[in-house]
Amino acid sequence: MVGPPSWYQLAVFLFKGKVKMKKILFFTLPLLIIVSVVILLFGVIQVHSQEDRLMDDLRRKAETVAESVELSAKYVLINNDMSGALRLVGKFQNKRRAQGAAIYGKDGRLVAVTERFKDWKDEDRQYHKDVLKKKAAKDNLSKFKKIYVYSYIVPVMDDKGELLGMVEMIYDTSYVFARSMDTWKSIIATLVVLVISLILIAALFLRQMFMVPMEKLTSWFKHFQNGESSKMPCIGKKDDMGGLVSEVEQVALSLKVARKTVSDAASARIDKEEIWTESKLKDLVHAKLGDSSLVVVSNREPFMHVIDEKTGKVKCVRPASGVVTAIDPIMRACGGTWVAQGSGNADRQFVNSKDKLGVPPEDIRYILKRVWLTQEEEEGFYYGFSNEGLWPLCHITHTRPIFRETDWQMYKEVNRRFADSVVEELPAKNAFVFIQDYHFTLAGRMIKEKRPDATVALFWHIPWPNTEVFSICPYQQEILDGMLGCDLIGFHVQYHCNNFLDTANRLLECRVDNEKNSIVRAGKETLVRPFPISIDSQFDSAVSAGESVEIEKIKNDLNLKDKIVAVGVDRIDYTKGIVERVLAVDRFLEKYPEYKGRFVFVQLSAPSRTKITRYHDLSEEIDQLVEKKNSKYFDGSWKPIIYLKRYFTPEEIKPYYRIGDICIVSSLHDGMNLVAKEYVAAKTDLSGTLILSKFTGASRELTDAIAVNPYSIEEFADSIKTACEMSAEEKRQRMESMRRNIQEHNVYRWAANIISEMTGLQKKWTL
Ligand code: ADQ
Repeated sequence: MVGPPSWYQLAVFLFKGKVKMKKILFFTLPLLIIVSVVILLFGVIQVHSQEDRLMDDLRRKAETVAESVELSAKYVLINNDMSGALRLVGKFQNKRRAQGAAIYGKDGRLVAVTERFKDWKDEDRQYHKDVLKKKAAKDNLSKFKKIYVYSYIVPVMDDKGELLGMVEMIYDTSYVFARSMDTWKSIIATLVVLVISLILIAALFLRQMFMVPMEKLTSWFKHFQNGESSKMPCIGKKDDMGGLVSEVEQVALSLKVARKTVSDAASARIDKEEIWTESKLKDLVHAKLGDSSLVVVSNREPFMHVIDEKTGKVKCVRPASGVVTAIDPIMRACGGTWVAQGSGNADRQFVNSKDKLGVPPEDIRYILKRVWLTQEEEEGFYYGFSNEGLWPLCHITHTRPIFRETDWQMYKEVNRRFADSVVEELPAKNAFVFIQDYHFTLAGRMIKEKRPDATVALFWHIPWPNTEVFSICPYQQEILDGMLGCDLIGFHVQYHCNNFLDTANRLLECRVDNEKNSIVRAGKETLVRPFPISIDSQFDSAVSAGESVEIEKIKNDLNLKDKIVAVGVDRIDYTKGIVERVLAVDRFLEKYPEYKGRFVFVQLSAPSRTKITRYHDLSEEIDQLVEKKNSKYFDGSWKPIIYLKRYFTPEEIKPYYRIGDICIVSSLHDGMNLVAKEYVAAKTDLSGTLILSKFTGASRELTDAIAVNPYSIEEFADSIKTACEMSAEEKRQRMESMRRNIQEHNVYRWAANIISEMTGLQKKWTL
């Protein structure tokens, strides 16, 4: 039970802003208005009647005194005794309240007046004339100097009833008004006390009736969700919220039982199915994570809300990003929370008070939590340190990395922001965090500092260079140390793992265990494992009727019928070798002119990181190069390169993969490259040839592709010819083998391997 709070508690409660003044006023304002009006009305009446009473007293007193003075005044006036007159009025000089008397002759002329009213002149006063005329007493209220005076005036007659003069009693009435002021003061004081008391009572009422139960309930739910039963406040059945809590407990119990059943059934199913599917991954998650869920962190968000420049309407788009392509199906299968930067210009319109929303919007499967970065933070963290520093550092493409101290400071700050945001989402027990990529090298350690019990994995989506290359990074120690805060670090291929193990060994104080592929630093072990990433099955489906129509449309619009079509699909990035690709197409047509008019290369290119000069320049360079080569070969109807520079949805990309007799992936360096895998998945008819750069991670798996060195334009041109002339049977065999590989090593298997590795580690922590 919550007892009544002490005054101190109440004050703290009020002044620390727990109860907003506004809320209290909202509840009490009508009451306060009514009470104030009643008290003020009451005050007016009270003061009025008090004034009446005092004036009445004064009148009576003046009447009595005037009558008693009248006789003495009669003799003074009859005898014209001036000194007697002065003696008579002098008697009032020392009275407590300012009062006095004045004697007038029958012509109204002032004969004598009390000293304290010495400036009282025998002016032409109407009430004097009235008394002289009517020979009857009268009173009057008039202003004398700065005070109001009350006077009572009686005619003085001789024994025959002849008028001798007048006697006037004069009283200062200031004390009447002083009394009224005192009364008003006490009424206002009463009102203030009443208002404060009412506000305090309302605050107390609000707290006891609503806030305390709500706080208790919120805390109950929080601990309940985290599974911390010992910390859950006791809410009795008879309590206000008891009914609700009891219902929630029932639902949770049923859910637990259902989960356990699902988990057992899931474990049984995992062993039966050979190919990893979304449902098999779901089963694994149920079996391995149980009540817990995955918290994923990446810079790029899976869904952006942006305002369409043409229509002005908000649309939800999936960014062109390999990380998003890979992680979104995992999250759809596993549920959980994905923490990412909110970068769409309409993103803020779609989040709740905790910056979260359910996604995908049309079929909610997991939670997206958006973290907001200022322009300055985005420039330093994302464009600066991540993409002008680490990206070129890790890709051997001869683009010089730029390291600015200000960018580094921002990078650290943003890592801290994301780490804190992740920690907020972690359950009390069985917390699993899966960090994506080079943007968050420091977040792993930061999370572990706050939650050492959490199992934290980092997946590095890009290559890891050799030690000599990495050692040019001025912040190498901090970066390696931050990464080794994680329990598990994954790369696409063993070669990148080896580079990383070697880098840590040579640049950091640590022990590398080559047997276990792990690094021990300050007593903490980090496993380093290859997990070749892949794709889901969305590109691997039979051509639908709608798609056939779309394919025909594209062929007609781009004049591709009866042509050998090669496709390229990329973000505009210098690592993707788009320039080399165009040069190779040019060389191919130079060397093998019989393909002029018969061969078309279609390149879909999504603008990327355009704020960075290198990317902006590259985009212009490609535009100009394509134009130059097209004008070189243009014969009035045919041009060799169709360059489509915009974002395409996966559904829009798919028909181009289907149309492509050849897909060209010519990255100068690439962690994996998902386009190569998407193309293979889309070739359900087993036609098509993949030309794949030797410098992609994918080339280690897709060994049936035509491997190419994109720097060797001559070799590259020849490989296009080889692809054009490859027999249908050879294409079929190669494609079949590559498709089998991708079906077996799909993204669900990739995720299953990482999750299994993480849960294996987590068991160790809890032993
Ligand atoms: P990325 O460098 O983004 O990924 P990639 O693996 O090729 O490269 O994935 C690109 C994704 O964007 C693909 O799903 C593709 O369909 C899509 N895309 C390409 N062009 C597009 C366009 N014009 N419009 C819309 N979408 C487009 C990083 C690493 C890779 C690694 C992935 C995953 O650089 O090496 O394979 O992460 O780990």
